[in-house]
Amino acid sequence: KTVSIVGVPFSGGQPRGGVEEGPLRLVEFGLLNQIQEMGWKVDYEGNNNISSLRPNQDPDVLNLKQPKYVSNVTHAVAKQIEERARQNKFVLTLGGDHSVALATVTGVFSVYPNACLIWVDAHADINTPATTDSGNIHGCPVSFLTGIAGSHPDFAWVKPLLKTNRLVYIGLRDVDAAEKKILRDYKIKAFSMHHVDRYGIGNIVEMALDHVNPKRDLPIHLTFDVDALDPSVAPSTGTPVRGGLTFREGHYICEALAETGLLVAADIMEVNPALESEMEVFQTIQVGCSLARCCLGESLL
Ligand code: DIR
Ligand code: MN
Ligand code: MN
Ligand code: MN
Repeated sequence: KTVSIVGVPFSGGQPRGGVEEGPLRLVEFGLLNQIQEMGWKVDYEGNNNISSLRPNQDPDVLNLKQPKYVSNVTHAVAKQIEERARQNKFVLTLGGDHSVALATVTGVFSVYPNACLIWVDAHADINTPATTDSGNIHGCPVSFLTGIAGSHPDFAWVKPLLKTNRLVYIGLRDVDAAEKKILRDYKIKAFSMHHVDRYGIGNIVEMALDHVNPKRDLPIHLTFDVDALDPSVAPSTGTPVRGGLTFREGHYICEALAETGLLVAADIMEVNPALESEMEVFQTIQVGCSLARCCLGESLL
């Protein structure tokens, strides 16, 4: 078993600097060794040519900020991820802001068209160019991946590979009004923190899988925005929201998905080591590493 670790030091999908340092900090913390000690063969190449993909001119297009930069980077990374997945490697992507999911989902679903996607986040990231208030593309990837966004000149390469019935959210608690309407109109399954409180995380993961993977026979891609965790657990992230997943609830999701034996890819996104104190950065990096290890089966006895 081989895991390919793809670091994407990119912050262009949102305004706060520092999230581009997330991947290197996770690796410096010892993530590669930790995963090797679990018995995995590890491939790792840093992504160092991202800044060369920044265009000289990048005005807003249809409300989106830095559309060409985001498009160039995510398109290039999508090809890299597709290649790794095609070699039958587990793809572990370290972000970077969540616009990078344009790359991970495109890469993974190009190889596994029948896969399902578990999106763990405080936010739904399903704004369209027409509905986004912020213009930050990290709040929009799901609308492009599902085709709900409609056409945008800079993102014509993003194919609607993700069917809305193969997507499920866990952890939502800060969803824009227009996003709520999209979730309702397209009948997209979403478990908010309210549902986690009501049913407990064990039931939530079962219910999520019953929806997107009823026979437990389809490949699974997990994309985990660390702001799904409570800010007391993962403080160093760009858009923290109170009332999130506990340390155990976050890890439980990763463990339970690893236990299915169907997980083919995982993303650990929005770790921003430039935010909050040194202690809080340490805590957030440590959590990012342990979530990644759990996705690779650390908890299995
Ligand atoms: C908000 C916040 N819905 C937006 N989204 C965030 O900018 O579209 N996503 N923070 O991670
Ligand atoms: Mn997100
Ligand atoms: Mn988020
Ligand atoms: Mn975010």
